[in-house]
Amino acid sequence: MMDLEALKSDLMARIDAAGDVAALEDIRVSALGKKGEITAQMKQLGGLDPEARKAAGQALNALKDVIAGALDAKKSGFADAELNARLAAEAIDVSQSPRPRKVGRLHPITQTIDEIIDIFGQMGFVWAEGPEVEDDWHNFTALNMPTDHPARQMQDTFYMNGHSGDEGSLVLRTHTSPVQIRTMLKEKPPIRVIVPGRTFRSDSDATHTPMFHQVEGLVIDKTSNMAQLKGCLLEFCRTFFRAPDLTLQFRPSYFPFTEPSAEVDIRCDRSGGKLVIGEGDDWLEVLGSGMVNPRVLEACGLDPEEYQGFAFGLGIERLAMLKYGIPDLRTFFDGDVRWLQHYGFEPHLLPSLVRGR
Ligand code: 2NM
Repeated sequence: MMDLEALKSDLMARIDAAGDVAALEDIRVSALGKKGEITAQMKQLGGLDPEARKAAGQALNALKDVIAGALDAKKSGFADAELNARLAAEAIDVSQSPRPRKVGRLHPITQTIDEIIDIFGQMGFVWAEGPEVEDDWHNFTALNMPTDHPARQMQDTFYMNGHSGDEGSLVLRTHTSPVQIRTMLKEKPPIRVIVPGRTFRSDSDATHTPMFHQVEGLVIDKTSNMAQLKGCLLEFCRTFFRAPDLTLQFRPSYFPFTEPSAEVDIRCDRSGGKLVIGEGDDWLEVLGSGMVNPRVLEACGLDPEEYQGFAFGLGIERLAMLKYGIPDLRTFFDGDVRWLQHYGFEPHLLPSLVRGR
């Protein structure tokens, strides 16, 4: 029988000196494995007489336990150290802003367009875009406004250099509707598009700027109808103004491109000296809408006996002013960084219904 105390202090010293988990495993195998030193001693017990065998067996078992315990303790020490090192290396200071504030702000127009697209996107509309310089046909004629139509004078059109209002003129688009025309010419129904963009009219005072933004929507299918239009706009207004009980009122109106046409008012309260949207017994006009005029469908090569559709349009500046309490239209286009600092939005707060706005 070898000197167990010497074996123990040798093994303990090696465990103490082990630098990693692999070194510990080597020691375990060399002591407790099939051909290990302690295992070899165990095998020799059979050759001892009963008294000595009992004493040596107890001593070997005790040694085995001590060594196994020391190996385990050292191993879990390595695991703790490794975890602590990882935690230190991967530590994140959650008190820090995810982006520096100096990055700038999103313009309220950008934010409002994003919100509107997001809401109609949830309803299955897809984003469409088109040119800001249009030809007369897409901007007017196809929308049931022929050259001599009085509605053309209402629009205060900007004509491009050398153009004067004849058929074939180039204009700055007076609304985003020509994009819907291009969509109907290009795609087969069912169509569901939402079209944000810049529009231009030669008009400038406290409530009009020569460039402003519109969003228009168009749905074409075989049975599209006014009830769907109203449901769609109700869903939009309730979500956009965060007013779940808001109600709508359709007022008969006229647009050359829709028949019938309706202006849409939302319920509001002006009694307390300030405007509250979605409650009270007053009305606020926010949208124009209607069933697409069969003449417009025809101009786009769609058979009005087979297809019908609804459309709507709104002014983005007006909606942004109402939702975010911005009192003066013209400040949108001053390019004043202090205004943007105040009314702008942080880029990482982009709205999304998908992400739970
Ligand atoms: C509005 C109001 C009512 C409209 C119509 C069309 C088209 F191309 F389908 F004919 N696009 N947008 C429309 C209808 C726009 O804005 C106040």
